[in-house]
Amino acid sequence: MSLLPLFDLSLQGRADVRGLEFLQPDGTVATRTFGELEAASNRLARLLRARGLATGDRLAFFLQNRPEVIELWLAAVKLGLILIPVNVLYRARELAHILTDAAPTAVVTTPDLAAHLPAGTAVWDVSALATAAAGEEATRIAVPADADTPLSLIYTSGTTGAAKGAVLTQGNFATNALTLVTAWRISAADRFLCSLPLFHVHGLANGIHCWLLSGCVLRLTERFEHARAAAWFEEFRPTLFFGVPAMFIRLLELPADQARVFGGRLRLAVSGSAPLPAEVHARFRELYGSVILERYGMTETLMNVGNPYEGERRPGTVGLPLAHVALRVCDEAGAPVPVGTSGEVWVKGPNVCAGYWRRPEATAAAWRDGWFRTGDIGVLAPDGYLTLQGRRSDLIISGGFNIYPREMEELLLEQPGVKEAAVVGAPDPVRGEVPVAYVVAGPEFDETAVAARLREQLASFKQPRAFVRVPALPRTALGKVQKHLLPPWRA
Ligand code: MLC
Ligand code: AMP
Repeated sequence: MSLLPLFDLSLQGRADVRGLEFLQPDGTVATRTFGELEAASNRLARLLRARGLATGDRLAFFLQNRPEVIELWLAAVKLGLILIPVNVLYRARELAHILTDAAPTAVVTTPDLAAHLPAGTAVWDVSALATAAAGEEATRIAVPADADTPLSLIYTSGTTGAAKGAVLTQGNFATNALTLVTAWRISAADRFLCSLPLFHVHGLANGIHCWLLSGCVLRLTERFEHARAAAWFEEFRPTLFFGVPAMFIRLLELPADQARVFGGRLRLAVSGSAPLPAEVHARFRELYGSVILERYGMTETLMNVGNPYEGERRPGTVGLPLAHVALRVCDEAGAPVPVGTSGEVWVKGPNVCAGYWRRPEATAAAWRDGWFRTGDIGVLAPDGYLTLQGRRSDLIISGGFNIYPREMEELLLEQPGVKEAAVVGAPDPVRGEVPVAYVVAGPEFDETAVAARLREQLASFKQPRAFVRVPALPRTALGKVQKHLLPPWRA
C-alpha cells in the first residue's frame, strides 16, 4: 500500500477545500487548499528532480513546524525520496552523528538553525527552495511506489547510546494512518489542532497522515506553547487534539469554565509517547468532560495499541492491540507469558519498520522470528488491555522526548575530572521525568564548564537538572551500575 492514492482521497473533487491553516509565529494564519498543497509539492518535486534527486536518495529537514515540511513530505512521496526529520533541539553531537550516519544529499533548514550544523554540511535554505520551486510546473510527477518503498529514516536510540535510523516505508505510514482514521472515526468534518513537532512520529505519522487521509482541516502551530493554548482552542474550536502527557498536564491549568466549553467541542483527545498518569486522565475528564484516549507506539513501529473509541478508555492502560497488530508479552526466551504476568512486549504487523539503516547487527538483535522486540515491559489483563510497566533499558522520557542515559554518560566521561557517570530520571510534575547526572569526579571537575559543554553538544531537554557528586557508583558483583540505589534527588 503506497501513500499517494490515499492522499488523493482528500484531494479528488476537493482541490478548493481549505486543508491547512498554519498559525505563523506573528499570530497571522497562512492557509493552503488541498489543491495548493498538491501544486506546491509537484513544483518542489520537479525542482528536487532537477537537482538530481531520485528514488532512494536521502534528504534531511531540520525545521520547526511550517507548511514547507508538509510540501517536502508530499514531494518525497511523489519522488520516492527518503526524508530524515531532525529534532530542532538537537545540537552538535546529535547532529554530527545523524548526518554522518544517514549521509543525506543536503539538509533543508533556516539560517538560524543552520548555524548548529557541522561545518561542511550541504544546506538548502527552505525559503530559497520555495522561491526556486515557484518557477516549476505545477502538474503532478510521481514515480511508481509500493508498500516497501522507503520514505523516512527516523533516528531513535536503543540501549547502545548511538541513535539508529529506523527505515520506515510508505506501507508503514499508510497502514498506521488507515487504522487510526478508522479506529478514531476521523472524517473531513473534523477540526484538528496539531502542536506536536513534525520531526517525531507522533506529529508526523499520526498527525499529518490522519489529516491527509481524512481530508479534515488542520490547524498547525510552530510548536506547543502552553501560554497560548487557551487562545488557540478558543479561536480554532478543535474537535480533535493529539498530545503528549506534558501538554495535557498544561491544559489542566486552564480555568474550569473555559475548559468545559473547549471539552464540549472536542470529539477526541489522544495522548501518547509517554505514560499518562491516571490522575491526569481523571482530572482532564472532570475539567473538560472529555475522556482522553491513550495509545502506545514507537518510532520503529508507529502505533501498536490503543484504548477503544467506543468502550472503556481505561486509565493507566494503553488499551487493546490495533487492527493491524499482532502482540504478545514474552519472557526472556521469547515464550508468551500467562495473562497477568509481566514480560516484554513483542509486536508484528505491517506497521513495523524495515529495520535499522545500515545496522544489520542491531536489526538482528531487535527482531526474532518476524517479531519486533519493543523493549517495553507490560502485562495483559484477562480482557486484553495492556498496561505498560517500564522498559528493559533505562530510557528517560521528558515531555515526550526520549533521553538515552548512555549517550549522556559517554559525553560526561569525556569531561575533565569525571571518573564515572550515571544519568537517571527524576520525577517531574509536568514533564514526567527530568535527567539528573551522578558523577564520581576528581578536583578538576568544574560543574559550570561541564554544563556549558553539554549545552553545546546536546539538546536542551537532555540537560541535567543537577549534578550530584557521589563517592562511588553502586554496582553489582558483575560491575553493572545499580541506578535504583543512587541517592534520590529532589528539586
Ligand atoms: C520544546 N522546546 C522547544 C520546542 N519544543 N524549543 C523550540 N522548539 C520546539 N519545537 C523546548 C523549550 O524551549 C524548553 O526548553 C523546553 O523544550 C520546554 O518548553 P516549555 O515551553 O516549557 O514547554 P512545556 O510546557 O514544558 O512542554 C514541553 C512540550 C515538549 C510538551 C512542548 O516537551 C514537546 O513538544 N514534546 C513533544 C515531544 C514529541 O513529540 N514526542 C513524540 C516522540 S514519538 P528549556 O531549555 O527551557 O528546557 C514517540 C512514539 C509515540 O514517542 O508513541 O508517539
Ligand atoms: P520513541 O523511541 O520516541 O518512538 O519512543 C517510544 C517509546 O515511548 C515506547 O517504546 C514507550 O516506552 C514510550 N511510549 C509511547 N507511548 C506510550 C504510552 N502511552 N505510555 C507509556 N509509554 C509510552
